[in-house]
Amino acid sequence: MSETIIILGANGQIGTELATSLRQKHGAENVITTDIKEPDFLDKGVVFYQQDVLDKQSVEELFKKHQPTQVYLMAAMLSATAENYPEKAWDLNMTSLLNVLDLAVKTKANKVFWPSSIGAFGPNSPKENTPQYCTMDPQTIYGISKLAGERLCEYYYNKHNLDIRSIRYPGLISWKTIPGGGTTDYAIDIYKEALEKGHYECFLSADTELPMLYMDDAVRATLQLMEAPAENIRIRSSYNLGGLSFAPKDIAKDIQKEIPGFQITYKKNDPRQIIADSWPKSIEDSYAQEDWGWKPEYPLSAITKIMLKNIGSKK
Ligand code: AKB
Repeated sequence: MSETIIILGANGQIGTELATSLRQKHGAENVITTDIKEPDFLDKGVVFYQQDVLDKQSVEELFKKHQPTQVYLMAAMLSATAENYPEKAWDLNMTSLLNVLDLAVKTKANKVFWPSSIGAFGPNSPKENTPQYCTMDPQTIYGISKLAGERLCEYYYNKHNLDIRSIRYPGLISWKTIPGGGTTDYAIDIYKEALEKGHYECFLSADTELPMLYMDDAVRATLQLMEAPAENIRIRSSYNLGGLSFAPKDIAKDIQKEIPGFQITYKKNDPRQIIADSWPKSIEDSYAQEDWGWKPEYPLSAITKIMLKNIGSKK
């Protein structure tokens, strides 16, 4: 079956690379992208509309015009920024999801993808190998919006039989599009500053271990989930996705193997530390492994080499 895909919020960290992979798979003309911001440049053949995802009427017109078979809603405000703009964050993260779920049912879009996050867990969730089902008491507005979003997804599946699929992404490491406003962003900033200054002042403490993943693995996971037969999908809220787990001191050690003089220092009392301390250290993901064959491919040593090479040649 030929697919028509709409990606809302396609110019962010995940959307950019997801769009590239989907274009390679389905043809550029079949992947319609939107974002509130214009991209820096538009490759030949790319279909792009500048659009606010909160403008329900224009999203409805887009759905009616293109009759998508798959919709990816990637627009979101990340954890650290969201703490500064809680109302805006709630509106963007929740209203966009409600609109898309509603329009997907109305216009019969077959399949919807929406990203949740490890931020949906909280201080009373088990820290190590955090399971799929456990206490979830997020302390950030971002995490609360993700947990509420997960419940909405499952509700739309149960109530309207909408084929909704979702992943709780860990921190994602990428060099093509830099994220903004996340708690895990240090794991990207560190490579840039190592190359530019030989030094990085980390806003998280040396031992703050968090779940992480290289972007190519995250995009592959997303496509695997979206391509899996519907009968295999046991979870309609959001899947745990494991991969790596490391702390700032581990990534620093890895960089020192490539840049021997690299130094890391640690800033005290950054508000992002409180967020990180409330999140899991590692994730148990047996449902993703069993239901759609998930297996990460990139270890930290490979990621460090790729990041230094590509950020270095980007300058
Ligand atoms: C963030 O740090 O806010 C995100 C996330 C883990 O959801 N990268």
